[in-house]
This record gives sequence, structure tokens and C-alpha cells, in this order.
Amino acid sequence: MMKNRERGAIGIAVIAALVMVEVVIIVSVIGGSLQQDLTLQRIDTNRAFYAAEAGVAMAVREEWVGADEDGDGTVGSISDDGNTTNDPQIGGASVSVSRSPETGVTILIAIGKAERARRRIELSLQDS
Ligand SMILES: [Ca+2]
Ligand SMILES: [Ca+2]
Repeated sequence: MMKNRERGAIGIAVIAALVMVEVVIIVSVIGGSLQQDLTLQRIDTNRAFYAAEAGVAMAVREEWVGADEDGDGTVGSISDDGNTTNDPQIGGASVSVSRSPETGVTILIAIGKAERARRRIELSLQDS
């Protein structure tokens, strides 16, 4: 028959093992949620980039046809009116493109935004 002391020692060992299992589970859950957050951040970054790319394509088209197709008042800029609420929405991301003419070159700067992610594309157009 076991003595009370031995049973006590076994009980403490079992409790210590359960605490270790619990720690392992908590660490894996926290690690999993961090990984999930990183994945969401990567998705938002891609969405912001594709929105910026689409904005550049829209701005280049305005330059190409010589018309202000989005009606923001400038040929070659997209929704560059200081109001972010009316920026074009592309796949859950938004974009605006500003245009700054320099000597011999026009610079288009597209900013794509999706949640916390931002992507910027700068394009230089040589004047013909
Ligand atoms: Ca425009
Ligand atoms: Ca705008």
C-alpha cells in the first residue's frame, strides 16, 4: 500500500505535467493567432499593391487619351481631390493617383490602401 507521502508526490507530478501541457497549448494558440495576423497583413499588402497598380493604369489611360475620365479635374490623376472617401474601391482596397509635371517628365504617384497596409507606385512618363 502506498504511503500518503508517495501519493502526494505523484499528485504533484501529475499537476506539474498538466500545467506543462496547458503552457504548450497556450503558446501554440498565441503563435497561431500571430501567424494568422501576419497572413492577413500580407493579404492587405497585396490588395493595396494591386489597387495602386490599377490606379496607375487608370492614370496612364487618362494621359493616353488626354481626358479627365474620373472627373477629378486633372488629366493623369485619379481622385486626387483631397477627399479619401471618394477614392476608387478595387477589391476592398482604395487608390488615388497624384500627378506632378516636371521639366520633360511627368511623375504619377499611386497610393493603394487596404486596412493598415499602404503601397506606393511611382511612374515617370517622358514627355513627347
Ligand atoms: Ca483624372
Ligand atoms: Ca479622392
